[in-house]
Amino acid sequence: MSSVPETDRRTDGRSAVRAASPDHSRARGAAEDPRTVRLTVAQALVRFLAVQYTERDGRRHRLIDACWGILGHGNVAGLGQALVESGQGDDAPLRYLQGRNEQAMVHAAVGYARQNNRLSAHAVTTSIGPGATNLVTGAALATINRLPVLLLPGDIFATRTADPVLQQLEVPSAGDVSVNDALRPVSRYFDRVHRPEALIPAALQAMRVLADPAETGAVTLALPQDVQAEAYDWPEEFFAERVWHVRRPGPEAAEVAAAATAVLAARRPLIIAGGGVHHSEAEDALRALADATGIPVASTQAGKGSLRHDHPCDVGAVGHTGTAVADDLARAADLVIGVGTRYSDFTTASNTLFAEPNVRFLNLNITPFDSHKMGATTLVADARAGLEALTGALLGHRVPAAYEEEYGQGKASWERIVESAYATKDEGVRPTQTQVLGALDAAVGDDDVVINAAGSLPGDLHKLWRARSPRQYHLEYGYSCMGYEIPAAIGVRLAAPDRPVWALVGDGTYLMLPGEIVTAVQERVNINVVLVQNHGYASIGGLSEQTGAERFGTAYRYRAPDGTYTGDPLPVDLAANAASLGMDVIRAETVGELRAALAQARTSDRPTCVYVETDTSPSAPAPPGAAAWWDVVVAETSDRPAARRAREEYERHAAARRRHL
Ligand SMILES: Cc1ncc(C[n+]2csc(CCOP(=O)(O)OP(=O)(O)O)c2C)c(N)n1
Ligand SMILES: [Mg+2]
Repeated sequence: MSSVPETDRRTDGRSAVRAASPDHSRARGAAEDPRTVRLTVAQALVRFLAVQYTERDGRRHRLIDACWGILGHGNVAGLGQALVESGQGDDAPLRYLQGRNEQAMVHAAVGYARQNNRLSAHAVTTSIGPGATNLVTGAALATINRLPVLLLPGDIFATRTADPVLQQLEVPSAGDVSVNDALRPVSRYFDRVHRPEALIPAALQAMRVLADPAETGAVTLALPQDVQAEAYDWPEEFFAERVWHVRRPGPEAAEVAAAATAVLAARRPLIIAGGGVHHSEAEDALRALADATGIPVASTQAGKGSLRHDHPCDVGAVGHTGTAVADDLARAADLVIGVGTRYSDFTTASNTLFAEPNVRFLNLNITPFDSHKMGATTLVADARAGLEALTGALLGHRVPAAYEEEYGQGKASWERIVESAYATKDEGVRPTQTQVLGALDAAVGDDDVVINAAGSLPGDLHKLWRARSPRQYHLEYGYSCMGYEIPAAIGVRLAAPDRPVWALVGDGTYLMLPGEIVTAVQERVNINVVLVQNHGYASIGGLSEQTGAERFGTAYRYRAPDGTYTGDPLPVDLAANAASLGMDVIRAETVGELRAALAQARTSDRPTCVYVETDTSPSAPAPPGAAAWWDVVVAETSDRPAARRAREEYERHAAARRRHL
């Protein structure tokens, strides 16, 4: 992982002014009681956050490395004012990063936390009302992906003397509800600081949850704007450096013994590596287990890269967007060993993938919640600790040679499929989307990071991408949120300033949240964007066709006389849009131009967008199809033949669903 600098950086150019200003925070209140410091709630919070650390395996990281913000009423005079004072005198500063959209700021924070294997995170401060509710999508994304982010939305006055303030939603039946309560179900910890002294337990609990590998996710401290500006005499020890140990809980001996028994009894075991492998930095431990036992390793979107693509045991993606080799192994597996996975429907092919009648599951997970899925034998532990224990318990065991031979051949034939999907016969023509990936594959080094979240790219990437290092493949597929990629690229690059970062975006995704390009330009964060233009929601168009909805509403075209969006393409120039936001833009019309553009972007020291229109004509080579099903429900009754056909197909697939109890 990238090392998180322990020395604090100042990026706002005000350090000289700060250094010269008196240390008045210490002077205030000190006369009455030398062990207290008089500060506002916001000033106290900022000072507290600047001295929180995580520690794992003896290495220390800033827990909250920076604070993103958009200021408005609700935080401008509270946290905004406190951030002006941050870093005065001997105090450690909390770096401020100015965002453009609250949801996007959370995406950036999530990208940062993920790249840091959850050992360092960002805070995000917002105004009250719309600024706060814009956090909800980002919070859900963080929590689903089990990634830490600290949300600091402003809130309505605790005193209620001025109700209703601007942007206050009044709930006639409940005076203590504000829009910030919408953040409760998507937060792993939620607190509202109604009184200054309540900040102390709230802030400590917030840190505990952020640094807890089993509980982490979005943490919200709602901060009423009057309370933010209120002064209080804080005990000095509240501002002492605090180190939060990030645990690696080991497994119980009895669970290791049961797990080993299950593996020894299996003829066709298959490991499914999930995001927990990366979070725990357990890649080496996984490789050691695979090397020792020959058990093949398939991966989810979050787990891809757990093994290098060319390791003999790596069989690639599993599930609906899986490789033929991994999905065939999954169908015939008698033991599925889930490591750090939550078994989403994409992984299980909506519970149709694991077809062997006597298939059993063994789940190594840090949360009992995920360990118990699929009626599994449980191994509740940190992924690295659990894998090491399992390898130790399996000493001398190896899967049958014929099994290794079988998946080795499957892997080789899948590699040929990747080669042909990437191959181009003519460099002078418009590339298909998979050829765009092939060109990128040829352009990147082991350390480049490729980021994506939604559209048709995740499926192509999951199947085809050849991950060369653990954090190269950065797919947000827990929430699959359009608009994640560009802000996340900023977060990744802040975490890993030396790694080239590529945000892959469809035209739909680009239109949803391009504003943080301005932030990348402002902060001189060097990101690359590959903008894939196909004039609409190609992925949903395909899904719509499959489910009998006839591509309704999925193309970006003018309305035709019959009222449908089947008219001419729209006169929209997204490349010009990216340029207008401050990026360098290279338009690539052909495969050859694309290769040159990617090479140029990679060496440029400015944020660069490579704009490419893909060949979507019916004669273009199609990407490899799905090797397993995904349950998207189809109308049970319709007069239209397309829907009726789709329903028949749906029922055929749905009959294969099973429960693993
Ligand atoms: C915020 C959000 N809204 C809606 C969706 C549903 N959705 C998934 S993919 C997609 C279309 C993406 O279009 P584009 O980025 O152009 O990629 P393409 O499908 O063309 O590859 C939509 C609408 C989503 N994942 N996220
Ligand atoms: Mg598109």
